[in-house]
Amino acid sequence: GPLEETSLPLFFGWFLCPSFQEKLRSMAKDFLKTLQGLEAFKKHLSDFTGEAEKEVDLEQHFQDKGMLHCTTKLCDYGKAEGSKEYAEQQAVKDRYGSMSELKLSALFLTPRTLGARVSLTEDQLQLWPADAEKEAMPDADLPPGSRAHVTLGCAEGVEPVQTGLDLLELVLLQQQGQEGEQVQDLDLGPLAYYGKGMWVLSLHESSLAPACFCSYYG
Ligand code: 2AM
Repeated sequence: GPLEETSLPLFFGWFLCPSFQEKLRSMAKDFLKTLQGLEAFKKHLSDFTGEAEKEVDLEQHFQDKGMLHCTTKLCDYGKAEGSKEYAEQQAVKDRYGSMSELKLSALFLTPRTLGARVSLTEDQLQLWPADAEKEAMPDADLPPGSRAHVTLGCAEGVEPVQTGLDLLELVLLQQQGQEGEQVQDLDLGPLAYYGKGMWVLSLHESSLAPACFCSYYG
């Protein structure tokens, strides 16, 4: 009936608890401030501006996309392929409303997006759609969960779906054995440059973010 047809959410995911959202936002803000001041970043500034001499304010470059979360499945109210099957999985029903800790292993940014990489546990991977990586990169063979992330900001006109795609590009480079150009050790960990405006700060003490698995209707 009509009720069932409207019962699927915009997406399922883990929603970071409010106090941690604040913590992560300020961590990202500090990262942007530090990065912007580095000579190595200034050297590659044209990745962001298209012009060598132009300044960039990273904090303004990346617009906040609201409540911080790690999407598992975009359902688009049932319009997205496989959304009904996803919602009906036993693991999804069982875990709905439960808390777990998301392990944040890196902060990354590209001229398009700013995000935190999430390393999912075996248990959390049970909620991860089997085709999430293949859907985005059909020719690559990336481990499940490679796309898991929290979007922290997007450049003007960029949709948040891009953050996961940017992350997959980075993971693919790493899978191919590229470690990036090691730039410097920052307080939070080593910073590497992967070309084309792609930067990764690996967190040497990965942050554990308390989060609730549920859904968002919009
Ligand atoms: P995000 O996970 O990077 O934040 C609603 O648009 C939410 O679903 C956003 O959080 C967005 O990006 C995510 N999203 C949008 N399109 C998607 C897609 N095709 N696959 C997976 N997640 C998507």
